Amino acid sequence: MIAHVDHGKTTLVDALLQQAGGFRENAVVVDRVMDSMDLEREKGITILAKNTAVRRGDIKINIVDTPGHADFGGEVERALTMVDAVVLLVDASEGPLPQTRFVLRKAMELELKIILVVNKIDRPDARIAEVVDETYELFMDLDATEEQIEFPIVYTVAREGKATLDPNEPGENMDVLFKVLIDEVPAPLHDPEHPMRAWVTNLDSSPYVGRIAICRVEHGTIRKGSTIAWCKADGTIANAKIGQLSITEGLERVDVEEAGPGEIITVSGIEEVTIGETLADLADPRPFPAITVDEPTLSMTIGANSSPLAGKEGSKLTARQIKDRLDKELVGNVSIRVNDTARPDTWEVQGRGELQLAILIEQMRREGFELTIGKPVVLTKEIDGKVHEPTERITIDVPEEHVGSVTQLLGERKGKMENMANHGHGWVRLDYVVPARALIGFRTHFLTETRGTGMLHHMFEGWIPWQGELRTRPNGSVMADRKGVVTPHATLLLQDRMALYIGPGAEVYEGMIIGENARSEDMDVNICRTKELNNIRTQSSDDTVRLTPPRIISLELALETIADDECVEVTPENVRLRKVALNAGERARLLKNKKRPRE
Ligand SMILES: Nc1nc2c(ncn2[C@@H]2O[C@H](COP(=O)(O)OP(=O)(O)OP(=O)(O)O)[C@@H](O)[C@H]2O)c(=O)[nH]1
Ligand SMILES: [Mg+2]
Repeated sequence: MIAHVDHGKTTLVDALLQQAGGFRENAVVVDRVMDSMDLEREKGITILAKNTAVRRGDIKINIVDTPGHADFGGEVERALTMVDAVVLLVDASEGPLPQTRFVLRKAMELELKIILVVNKIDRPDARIAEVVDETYELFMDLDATEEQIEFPIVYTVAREGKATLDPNEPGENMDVLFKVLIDEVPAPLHDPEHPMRAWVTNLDSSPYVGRIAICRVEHGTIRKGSTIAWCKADGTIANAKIGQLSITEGLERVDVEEAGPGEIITVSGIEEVTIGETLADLADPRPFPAITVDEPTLSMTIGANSSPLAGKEGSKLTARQIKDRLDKELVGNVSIRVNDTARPDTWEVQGRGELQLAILIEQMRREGFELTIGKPVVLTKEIDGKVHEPTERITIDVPEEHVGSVTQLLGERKGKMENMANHGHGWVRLDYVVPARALIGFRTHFLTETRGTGMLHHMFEGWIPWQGELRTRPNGSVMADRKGVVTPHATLLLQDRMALYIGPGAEVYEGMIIGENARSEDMDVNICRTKELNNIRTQSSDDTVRLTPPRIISLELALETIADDECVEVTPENVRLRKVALNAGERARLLKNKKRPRE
């Protein structure tokens, strides 16, 4: 299942599982059952690719559900190595979007059979025929072969479990989709003469058996308890013994004695196995090539919490613990990288995008970590002796009246318009190519300008020569000038001149950012000031009534908001913005040194 984010992949898998009897009788079934991680359920998106399997008659269909968000593209690339065909979902109203292009291109490169599913045909704003045309255009744009372009089309309402071949005749159930899958998807191709080999494409772990390798068997049969050749990432080959062997049926893993070509299996017993390695025939091992995924485009630093409030809320505070956790992440997450920095308690983590790195940080804080996170920066690359920076293709849908302000916003960010289309319904679609760096923090401005109505999707496009300085943040920061507790009195005095991030009772320290200045420069204020009056009780309860609620800063928003000289303090309970240099005098000195060479 591949698609742009939210086009209905996981919901479609629900429907297939349901109708193929994938759920046990009287099992409690939740919506989007494959989104089983806490964070996936909270955010309503898929983060990790996961596999399931359904049976239709005597045919077993292994299904891999993939994430649609561009930041998790590495998961999709890896999932594509496990399948013979893809179902490309396209929302009947939104049509193909940037991530549709990315996943389709990857599937075409692997020459996988493609089935188009136009989903959500029940939407009142569905424009089915146009969306199909746009999809054909996308195929041609990607230089599809004649064979690839003759894809079958199924129309669905995944949420109601209905599929049809004729968009004017609503379907009853998923039968036609099952039929198309069975008719069109080739049975797993394999060579009966080829010695056994299986490709490790994912990892899992269990408290009982330790590390579990998830593999696809390409040729031959793999057996429980047998000794195989373990072809390692470093090129060496060692003997290894298969512990437990299981396959997937519905949502369960079932232990089996052996598994053959096309099966997606889980194997325990090889504690050090990693993604991309091959399990092969002992007598004639033939390793797969390494799994390669696209390069990271963004990096940020993750280090120990160095704020004056460090150590109060978390249980994992040391550099050692952070390094161990990052190393653990590297094993299972093919699209991130971790590098040392000049500081012994800080690492540079590279990934595909802000959301991907924010999810990692979110997981760490839930595990009890306290961290300091640096500003996300795009990764540059030298091409022909010149520094190049990444660009993103961005697709925007906005009501007509906001087109002016959005084009201005993107103009300031050196965006180039590629296309503008009016789909009717009063909405306009804009396609831009923009330096990736200009998009950090863009979403917030964009939503403000479009009164929260605009939709925005972007993904990596290519490299262009460095575009010079970009001014992307019009507002300065407001910092606390001392350690203390925020008072209602000071809040009242300041709230009209700035948007505050915290309210009375919050702990602050010198150099901690407490709000956004209405003006462009930074400012230090005393947010702990108390009133000199004596009748404090009545006064302060009065005050409380007139207080504007603080602007809540989520982790993602914090990462988008901070300037070069700022960072984010993350603890299990709080996300605080701060200056890298906390002391006001030191900051002034740094600013002076920075200005001097240019003047
Ligand atoms: N109207 C309508 N909504 C649908 C249909 N199918 C799915 N949805 C809704 O679309 C939203 C996204 O569905 P998901 O199944 O999570 O989409 P996804 O493609 O798995 O999303 P990611 O994994 O995050 O990329 C949910 O709110 C679904 O209820 C449909 O056929 N019609
Ligand atoms: Mg999903």
